Amino acid sequence: MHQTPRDDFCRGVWYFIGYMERILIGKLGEHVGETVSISGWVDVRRDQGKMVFFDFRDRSGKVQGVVLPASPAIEVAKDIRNEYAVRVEGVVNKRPEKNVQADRQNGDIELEVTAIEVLAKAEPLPFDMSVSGFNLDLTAQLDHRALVLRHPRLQAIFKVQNVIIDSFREYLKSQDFFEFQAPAITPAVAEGGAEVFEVNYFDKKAYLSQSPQLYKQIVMTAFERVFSVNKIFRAEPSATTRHLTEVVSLDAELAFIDSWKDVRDVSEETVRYILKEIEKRCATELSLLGTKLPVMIEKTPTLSLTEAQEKIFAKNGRDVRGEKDLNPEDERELCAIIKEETGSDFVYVYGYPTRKKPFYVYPNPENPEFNEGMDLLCRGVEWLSGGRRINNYDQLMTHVKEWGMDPEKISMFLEAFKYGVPPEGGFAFGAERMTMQILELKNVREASMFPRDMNRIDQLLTGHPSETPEK
Ligand code: AMO
Repeated sequence: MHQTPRDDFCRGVWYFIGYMERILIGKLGEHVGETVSISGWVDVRRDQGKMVFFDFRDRSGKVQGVVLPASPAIEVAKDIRNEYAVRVEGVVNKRPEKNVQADRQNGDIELEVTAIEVLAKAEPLPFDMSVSGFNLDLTAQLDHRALVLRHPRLQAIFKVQNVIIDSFREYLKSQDFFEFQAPAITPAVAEGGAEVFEVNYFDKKAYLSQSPQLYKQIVMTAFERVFSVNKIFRAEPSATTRHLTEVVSLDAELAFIDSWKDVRDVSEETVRYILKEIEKRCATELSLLGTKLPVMIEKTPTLSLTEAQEKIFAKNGRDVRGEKDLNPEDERELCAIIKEETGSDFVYVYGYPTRKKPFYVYPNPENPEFNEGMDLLCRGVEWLSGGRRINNYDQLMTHVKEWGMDPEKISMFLEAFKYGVPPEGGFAFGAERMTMQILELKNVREASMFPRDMNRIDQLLTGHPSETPEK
């Protein structure tokens, strides 16, 4: 070990700290009896008169440190505040049996601190960041996102989201899907509707991508099975608890399907894999958040829109039969019924009115008024959409005309479909909505690190996250 004493100045006291290899806090249990060096933040400081106790935190976890009255670090320790960034040297001791906290990480050890180097000071915190004392409402949390991200609850949410995105990739790669990067600037509106951000593109008009839909279909015609993890942008004018204007969209598309049911099955297995990975890798986070994963039974129930509406009517007497879509209340009621009947927290709904969905969705050949598009609902909220697409060029062109699309603007997409595109389909879900439903969060903004909505871009706009239930 290289032990060159180095001068550091802190509160007018010169002290010495050796250069030692940094040990991660999560690995300290392997170094009992050794002198080690850790780097991290002061999570908590408890001044007990003659002694000072700390919880130190790094990316791998926390450990308790104690500075004894005779320690050369005692003077420095008295000056240090929460969130100071420090390098600490000390001896890893086993705790006496009576002080062991078996349910805590490093609950059986303690670092007896011999030296502390202040790497960066921190101002007094504007609010209580401790696990038990943290009680900011969502608006205040978003206003202070830069600091609040250090809180274990917030970190747990985004660690789970990481696993969602990683395992989406892992599963599709294991099924021979090819990852591509979709463009964010597009010449046309893929999904239709007015929910689109226009950009001044030099002297032209362009749009922020609403969905990589047309691009994933193009890339599928070359690579057969494709997926992308990309930002999409929706100019949602409604401030609801489940809409953002910037979303991480997990998209997939596959060729040579026999029916829309193949797409449903791939999407179901993708979700099943994601849930299994969360269960495997995020036990600590789930327990910290006090959440149970949604139940996915062996075969997720699948209903047509008409059947779903019939079910709601039969159970609750609310007549939504003939409506063009499920509204949020219908989604909640349908999920509750399915949960009661089957134990499943998921339900697929397929067969929407053709004219109510984008031009590329495949109409049911036996009943072209309805299409072969589908949604997956989980715990009362839609979190995935997809289905079979029109692959025949002439049929596609008929829809382009009927939907009033400008063929010039989607000429690149249309070109691909002139040249032998097999039956195909795909699906997409939003990482934030999925995180929100898996963790039973009340507002999708909790599941977005830097949420954008009609009232907020960081602190640039001054609105507040909506808690208003949707109509
Ligand atoms: P859709 O528009 O239904 O389908 O979007 C797919 C999924 O993306 C998420 N999502 C959103 N999440 C938060 N805020 C929003 N404003 C928002 N908009 C969408 C949801 C939703 O289920 N091209 C089709 C997909 C396909 O057919 O492959 C599409 O974009 O989780």
